[in-house]
Amino acid sequence: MSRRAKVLLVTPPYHSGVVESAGVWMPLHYAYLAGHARRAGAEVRIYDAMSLGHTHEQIAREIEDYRPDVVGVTAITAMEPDARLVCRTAKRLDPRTVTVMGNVHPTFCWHQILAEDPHVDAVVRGEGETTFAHLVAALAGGARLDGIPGLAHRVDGVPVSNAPRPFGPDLDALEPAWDLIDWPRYFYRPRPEGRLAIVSSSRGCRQRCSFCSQQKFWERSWRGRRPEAFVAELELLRDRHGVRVAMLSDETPTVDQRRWERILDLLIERQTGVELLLETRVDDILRDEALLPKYRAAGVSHVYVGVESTNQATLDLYKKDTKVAESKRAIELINAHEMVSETSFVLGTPDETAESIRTTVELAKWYGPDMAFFLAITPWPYADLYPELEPHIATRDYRRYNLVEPVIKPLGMTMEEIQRELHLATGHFFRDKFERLGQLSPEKRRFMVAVLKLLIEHSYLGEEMRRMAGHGSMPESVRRMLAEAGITPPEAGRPLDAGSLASALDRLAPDA
Ligand code: B12
Repeated sequence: MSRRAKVLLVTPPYHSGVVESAGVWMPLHYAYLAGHARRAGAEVRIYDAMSLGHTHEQIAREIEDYRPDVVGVTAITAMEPDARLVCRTAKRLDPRTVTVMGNVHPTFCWHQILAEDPHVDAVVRGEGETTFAHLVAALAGGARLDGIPGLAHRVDGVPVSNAPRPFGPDLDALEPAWDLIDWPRYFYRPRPEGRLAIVSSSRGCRQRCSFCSQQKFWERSWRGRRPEAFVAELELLRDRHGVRVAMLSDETPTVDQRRWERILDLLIERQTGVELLLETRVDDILRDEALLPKYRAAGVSHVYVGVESTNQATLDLYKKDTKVAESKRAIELINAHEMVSETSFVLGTPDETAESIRTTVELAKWYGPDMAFFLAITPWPYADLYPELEPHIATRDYRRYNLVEPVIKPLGMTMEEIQRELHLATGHFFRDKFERLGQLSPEKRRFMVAVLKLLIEHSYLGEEMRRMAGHGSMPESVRRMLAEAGITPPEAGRPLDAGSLASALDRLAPDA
């Protein structure tokens, strides 16, 4: 190929129905990869088949229509089977198309993918921009792939990984192709009027959490952007693309306190009006106690901290360097500053029982986050905890590796039992939230009502909550709330319909 290469970046049509209930999220990695492929001379199209809800047949039509030279597909572990299928489709339509996979799963499992799947030509390992740009340039110029660090491919049919590529030194030198994002598509359901971006102020994680992939992917490194450049980017996204809500993709945005405080100060000074959702660590919230008013003033509205377990022994197994009491305090602080607090618990280790899950739910209520999710521990084949979990793996179907469906079989539970208990855990937690809605400030109450409606209408939890209501285990306060809204609670044993529950919530906070 000695002309301008045409590149199609496709999100696999994978859905696990949890975070997707909260909004329609843009593919940030493709904004970055597209920017750099374009700088290398390619014509690039981003095709977000996942957010469009497209099927593999529709993806085939898009590929046929665009006739790309290169098809790039992202794959976290749960998306791997669908990513392979997209590559297969591209090869079926034109065997000359070069298919490339990237992201955390192929970074580690490149050998297995290239050995098993003739439809995948290459894997970009680790941080993608430079390697992908070199690949695209090499393909366009007919150059060999052997010299490109960070790339894995086949040589004489044998999978080979070139030298690793060190992480790029300067994140501010990266140039995301914001103009290739189809902005009107992306929004955050609790604030439907607000266009949603995902942005990055830093990359990496220095922690050691044994169940997580991110510290492995970034080799326990961390790099932050200049506060001025990051805040200027938010302003650009607001002014040029109408962004009103932004989620930080950062694993740990607050690590460097001086940098973080400068970001907050700039956001306050410039009054960007962009609402920020972010994830951070319990220790950083405790460290930043005096700074929390600045978080709020800067527009931070939602803080997720991974508590992971209420049991110190499990926290030690997870190598989560946090104490139970610290997590409770961090959540209290987030709440006290009127930000939405969210956390998750990673359950389902081999020693888990129905009773231990119920204890965790009770403790989760006592911790007091606004939102809590009870996740199934998932044995990423490249995570530190993998060898310990491996003998307990019940399925190798990666589509189920989504933190929602159990993959590990606890010694004393069947797979059906652990699945049911995990669902019940989240259902019980949010039912408790119904009861406490009256204790919240009007703003938080509006937000929580919007969240509860979303859970009921868009996720598997809706069914769980309606089923609980129908089982006569509905708390008195909820019964009263329904009665006030003119809804007769159903007979015991019959589920409440989603519409009734949602309209009861409407009565509670009509403008949510
Ligand atoms: C944003 C995000 C999402 C968005 C994704 C939007 C989108 N289309 O991209 C949403 C909210 C939809 C989402 C959903 C899910 N997510 Co998510 N998500 C993230 C998050 C917070 C940031 C990812 C990101 O944008 N990073 C910034 C970019 C720049 O980095 P990057 O993605 O690594 O990309 C670079 C390289 O990997 C590489 N690269 C990536 N893709 C490709 C493709 C090609 C062709 C090439 C060449 C290179 C390349 O180049 C990029 C630039 O350097 C991460 C956690 C984190 N902090 O990283 C979790 C994370 C990726 N998600 C995770 C999970 C499990 C899920 C869900 C299954 C959860 C669920 N049950 O709902 C779902 C799956 C999607 C679905 N439809 O059901 C896990 C994956 C774990 C794993 N090892 O597999 C993570 C790591 C969270 C965690 N800590 O466990 N997620």
